[in-house]
Amino acid sequence: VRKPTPDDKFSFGLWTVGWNAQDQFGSASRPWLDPVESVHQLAELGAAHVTFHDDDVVPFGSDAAERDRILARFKKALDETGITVEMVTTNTFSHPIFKDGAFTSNDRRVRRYGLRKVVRNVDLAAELGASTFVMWGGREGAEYDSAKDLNAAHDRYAEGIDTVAAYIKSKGYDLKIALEPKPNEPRGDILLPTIGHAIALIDRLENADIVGLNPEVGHEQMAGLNYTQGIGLALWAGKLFHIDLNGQKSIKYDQDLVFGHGDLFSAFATVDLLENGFPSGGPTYDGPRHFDYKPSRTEDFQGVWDSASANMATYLLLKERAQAFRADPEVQAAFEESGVLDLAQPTLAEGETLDDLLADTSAYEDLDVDAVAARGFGFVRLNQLALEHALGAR
Ligand code: GLT
Ligand code: MN
Ligand code: MN
Ligand code: MN
Repeated sequence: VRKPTPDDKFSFGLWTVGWNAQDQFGSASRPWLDPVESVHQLAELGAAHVTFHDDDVVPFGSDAAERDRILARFKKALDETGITVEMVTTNTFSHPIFKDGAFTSNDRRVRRYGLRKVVRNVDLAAELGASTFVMWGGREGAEYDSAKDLNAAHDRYAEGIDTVAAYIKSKGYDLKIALEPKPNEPRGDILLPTIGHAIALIDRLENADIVGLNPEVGHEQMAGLNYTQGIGLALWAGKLFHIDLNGQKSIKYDQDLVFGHGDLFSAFATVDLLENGFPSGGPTYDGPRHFDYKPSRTEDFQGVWDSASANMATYLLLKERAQAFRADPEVQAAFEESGVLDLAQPTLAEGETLDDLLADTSAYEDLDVDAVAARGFGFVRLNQLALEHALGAR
């Protein structure tokens, strides 16, 4: 695999490579990494950007002078490496104050504190030139149905997001908010569990124009859903603002594996969509290829950097395979035969009304339904062509 370059737009959360590998059952197997070291290492490996939570760079509770000192040192690392910050997010889930959520905590003092913490970080995001502000509401939810007034919770969630969005607009920042859905973990059930749920809430916001999504591969797959289909909906709705790529093996705890180390064939479909777009055109994603994974607890620092490289190598391999897939004349013929390209044709002809359709006897009364039903779509053959391209056999 060729070495990645900044043109590949690869991006990593500082909480990914930096993670100390502590889990529910065991203590840390590595120390937290200095963000400055991560920036240098990632630049070395060919990444273009980093992303971070406020607390990843400036420890929770640091005073103003300490914050300035840490940020100056961090900016120096950015300058030295050419790495840029494309996305910033806020940690509203680690400190116990957020144990019942931030924007939707039952305790109003927490909601007001959470809003302040987020807004403070919006200023930092703008200062560093980030274009996306992610909101992962991992603690917004409950373990018990009786614990939350769900009507009020959605009101407060919308209020919080709209307040931040209005602030961004009032400041004239060139920044968009991207909500990150997740079905569960750390809460028993998290609000806005899937892409579809999040879109439903976004549609009701006053500032919906600058609010979209940051869907994560594993989070949709934890709910048994198809990630590619989910980002397809987000693209169609004009809401795919950012992506979190990683790997997950079926419905279980959030694994945050290297991209492609979970459902590899699904990852192929995802890269095919991101790189080649929909078969008949439509909205495309040209933002950063952002990895949100965790180097496994078994790994030492060599393993951390090997896993960072593995994300990029896997993506580049799948990109190459997906391009070959689309360029193959046999595949194009199979697309035709399967009707994949016919789906772009509107069901009613231009200018045709429903009354015209009702009057069209060839569409209903005279249609030989058994003959139409007899058609084979050839999807299995098409899928096998995809698989053979994915495996590099063509
Ligand atoms: C946390 C979570 C991720 C989110 C991050 C953004 S934080 O690591 O597991 O999926 O993307 O807040
Ligand atoms: Mn995850
Ligand atoms: Mn994520
Ligand atoms: Mn994560």
